[in-house]
Amino acid sequence: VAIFSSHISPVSAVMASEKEAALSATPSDAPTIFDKIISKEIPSTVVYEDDKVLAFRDITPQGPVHILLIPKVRDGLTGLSKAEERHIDILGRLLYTAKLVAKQEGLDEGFRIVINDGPQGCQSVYHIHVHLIGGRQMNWPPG
Ligand code: TR5
Repeated sequence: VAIFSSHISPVSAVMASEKEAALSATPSDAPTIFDKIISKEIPSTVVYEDDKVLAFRDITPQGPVHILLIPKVRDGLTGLSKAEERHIDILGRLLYTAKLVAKQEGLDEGFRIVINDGPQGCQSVYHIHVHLIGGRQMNWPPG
């Protein structure tokens, strides 16, 4: 059963610069901050949850709406470049759920989906995640 919530949780301090974090992050299989968000050990503002996917507001929003969608079980999927055939279902679910959440957030004029991968992709957290960003005009090319 899907749970939708607009509950806003207090969030404690995070790194000053996520960009710096991304540039210094080393691709790794180690546990990440998202494990603690999944277990609710660290609070987040959850906007959608089911048995496979968790969606919560990004702590450093890049637009009026900025949500991260993650698989509850990482199963080796630290990033998209690590995808195997067994991940096809969860990858589809992440994108389909992004569409549901975009609708829930009222992003009827469009939105941006981003998956950063590896150091050159500016990935900072090695638990695959889909960024859903919207509520403002996007530009192209991205930085
Ligand atoms: O750079 P990539 O693509 O890896 O994206 C990681 C995203 O995680 C960034 O947009 C961060 O702003 C976001 N992030 C990092 C933390 C965090 C978070 N979003 C919600 N809550 C967070 N907490 C509590 N702690 C973080 N370190």
